[in-house]
Amino acid sequence: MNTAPSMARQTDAVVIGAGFAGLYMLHRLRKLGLNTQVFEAGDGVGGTWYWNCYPGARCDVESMQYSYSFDEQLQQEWKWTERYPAQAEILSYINHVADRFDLRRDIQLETRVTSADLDENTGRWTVRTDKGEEINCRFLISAAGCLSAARVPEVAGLADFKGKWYHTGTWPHEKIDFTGQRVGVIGTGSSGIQAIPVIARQASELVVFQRTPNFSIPAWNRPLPQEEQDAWKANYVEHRERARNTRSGILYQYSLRATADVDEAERQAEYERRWQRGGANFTHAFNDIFINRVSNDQAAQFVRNKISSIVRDPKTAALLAPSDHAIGTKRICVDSDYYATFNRPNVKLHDLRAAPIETIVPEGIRTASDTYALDSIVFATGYDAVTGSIDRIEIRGRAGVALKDKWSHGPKTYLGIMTAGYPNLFFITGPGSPSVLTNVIVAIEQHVDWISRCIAHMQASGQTIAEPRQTAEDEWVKHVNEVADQTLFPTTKSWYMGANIPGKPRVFLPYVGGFGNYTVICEDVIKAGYRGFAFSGQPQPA
Ligand code: NA7
Repeated sequence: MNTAPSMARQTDAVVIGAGFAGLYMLHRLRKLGLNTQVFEAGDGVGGTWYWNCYPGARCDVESMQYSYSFDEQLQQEWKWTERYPAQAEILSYINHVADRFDLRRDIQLETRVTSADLDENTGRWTVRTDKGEEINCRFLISAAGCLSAARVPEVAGLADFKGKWYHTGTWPHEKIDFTGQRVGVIGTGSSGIQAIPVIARQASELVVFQRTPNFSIPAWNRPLPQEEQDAWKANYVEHRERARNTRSGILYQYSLRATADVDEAERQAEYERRWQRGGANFTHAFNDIFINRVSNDQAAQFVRNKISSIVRDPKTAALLAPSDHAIGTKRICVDSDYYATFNRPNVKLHDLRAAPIETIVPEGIRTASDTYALDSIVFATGYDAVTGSIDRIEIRGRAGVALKDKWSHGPKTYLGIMTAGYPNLFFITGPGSPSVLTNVIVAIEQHVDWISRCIAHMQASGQTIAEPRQTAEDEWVKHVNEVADQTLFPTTKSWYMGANIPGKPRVFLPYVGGFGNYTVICEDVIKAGYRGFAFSGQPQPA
């Protein structure tokens, strides 16, 4: 462990990442009078929305809700053009925010944080970057994102492929045109399901390599008329407040009825109404879909029926219909023309369960049954979710213990905000918080506000070090697991469970107790004098 900070530049706070979380954190830290340095690996701000510029990339939360609420003028003035915002529009919005609040002067782009070491004597962190810099700070805040460690699976032969290959999560910023090409897409999660219809319209041939079919609900995306936006904006503050009290931080229609409360005809009518409305609202048709397997399967069967009514080839339709997991326990997808794309003559579905990829060859992909000649391969194979972006930084806390080692059996945090043994290290939407189960901007704002209040409390009381107590952390971890075990989520091998990464511990990563409930818990902790946290002060000067 190298903790010598003598040559390091001094600052009050370092924020890792300049996406939605990092930008708002910087804004709040400035208001607290803290000198802050943000490091961002990309050559622009935007985080997830900077990297994910693949064809068809779009948010699955509606535009009017997927934006910051912290500034009334900002939310009144910004105009969205579509029901669901496309990646480019979200990126313009984030850039607008960076300029509007003069954030860029404290953001260093193209710089990846590689390590952070705690000096127990001073309670300060020494942060190092891939540019060889060292910076010493009081507060270290990870805004590194839940879905930012993109994962290309180890497939033999990739280095020999003669064509071009891409990952949806690290897509190049120049325009990629697949016109006339033979393209293979591996992966049918949200990213694949969004990219496939767009690539199919360009490519001469498209082969979709599917390991697990996913449930997808149509977005019915459309232009967003001015009147609709104005009507929403007339009550923006109230809408936001109501959203914060919901299970996912999104104004869906959360049903109060259980599936068995209504007869079959009414059930089907409700599913149909939600299918026609579009979006992830579908999974809230009844209040027991996430906890009762029978109820879940009825909702799932509705979607399977839809798939077979859309996809003309019965064999392809059957392959596209998920039957191995409960609907919603892998993140539900929201699409534009996904299933209908398989009616196109230039699109073929390859079932990797029947015939896995054996190797990539210079000309394409060889599976156990076929060899496909391809000009380009798109990996839509997901992320080392929630913990991946934190794990790739060497973080050493008390006694030089690496965070990776502390978390080797799964992440352990108190409220998903801090972890014992790592004082003054905060996570925005960290493991054990609602994070990926919410409208993540709502979750980000709540965490940033909470962290800011915690730091303000320290400033007011002359304390300089905050750390969760081990007992509080143990209780929280237990609670996170107990709540997850009451749902169907742990029954599925998903990235929520770490199951997509070989060797990653199988632990349910987010907090599924509901965003509204979670915020009440966080407020109660503050009201009880930051219950579960220990504060200390007067460290030696750095
Ligand atoms: P996801 O949801 O993790 O989807 C990844 C897809 O890639 C999924 O279908 C995987 O199949 C498939 N995959 C992963 N590894 C392989 C290998 N080795 N071979 C074949 N297929 C593979 O990532 P996305 O980027 O689509 O979405 C992530 C989130 O971003 C999304 O939920 C939104 O929140 C935004 P599997 O299911 O593991 O069998």
